[in-house]
Amino acid sequence: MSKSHSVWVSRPLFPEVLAHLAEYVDVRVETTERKHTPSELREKLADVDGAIVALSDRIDGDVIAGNRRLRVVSNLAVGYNNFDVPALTAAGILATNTPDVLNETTADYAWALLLAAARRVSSAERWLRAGHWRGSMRFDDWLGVDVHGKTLGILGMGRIGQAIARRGYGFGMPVLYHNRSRLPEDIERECRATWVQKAELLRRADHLMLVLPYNAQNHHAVGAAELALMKPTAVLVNIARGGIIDDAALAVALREGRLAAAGLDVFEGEPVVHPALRECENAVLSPHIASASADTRRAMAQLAADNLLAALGYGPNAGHPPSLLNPQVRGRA
Ligand code: 8YV
Repeated sequence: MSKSHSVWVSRPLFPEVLAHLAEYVDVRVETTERKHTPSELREKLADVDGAIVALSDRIDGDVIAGNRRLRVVSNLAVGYNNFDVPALTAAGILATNTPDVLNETTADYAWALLLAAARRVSSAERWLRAGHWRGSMRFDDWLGVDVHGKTLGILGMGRIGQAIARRGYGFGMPVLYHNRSRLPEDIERECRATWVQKAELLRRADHLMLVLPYNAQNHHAVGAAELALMKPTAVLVNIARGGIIDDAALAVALREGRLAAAGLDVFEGEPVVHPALRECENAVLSPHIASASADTRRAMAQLAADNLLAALGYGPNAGHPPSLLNPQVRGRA
């Protein structure tokens, strides 16, 4: 039987989440994973009440212009730099994201990148697989830099930054952070983290993690000038967004040994990765998978579905999407 609301899901999703959605609404789901053009998005959104979309789907004023039906767009991500929230708000369309459920998994991955880059795990494995491990190895081969006991720097101290900081205790690492606003004292204490100015963070951190949201102010927050302040023995990790680092400048610093290594999960212009970065043996590169554990991706999909259903008036949170970005919108009646 046809339902009163229709929704569009812009990529394949866990079958159990789709089945849950289908209990309440008609679901149209794309069967392949790909980026949609603005005109495709306009067309897909024209005759649905809600949509679950992902980071590569840019939902801006242009895409929703003249759309009188759409009530909610639910992002499959905590970051929502693919949404023009003011435009959605002006159009009376609810916007939601997936915070919190990915904090710990993403923090784990930031540490995986730090450890892998500092201890040269990826290049050692490439060397081994290529069959180069034949005779005995020199005692001073494959030297990395230590992680334990060093000073950890965190730029951007939201919920994921705090989860990263808490793990620092286990590694015996003092934690410095910079954030636009200082954390309340009790959270600083819990994270054992000390606020410092950005330049001081760059100078003092033995290793630096970037956990900033991407916006116009944070574009190239780490470029040539910032890299020049960092220690040549430092490892730089980015699990936040491409565009926060100037990738061309980073490749030069890595190549010239002005930085020991980098662990990067996100890139300017991804899925295309700057060719000079791909050439850097001292960079560990991964395809934006920091949140990709089975449990967490399921939880993100479930939360995106719950947000969508709640916005359309279904389920236990009917009328109150759990993670609403523009509460000032009451939604279209
Ligand atoms: C992506 C992320 O959602 O939540 C975010 O902001 O960047 C990731 O969790 C995920 O990689 C799917 O694109």
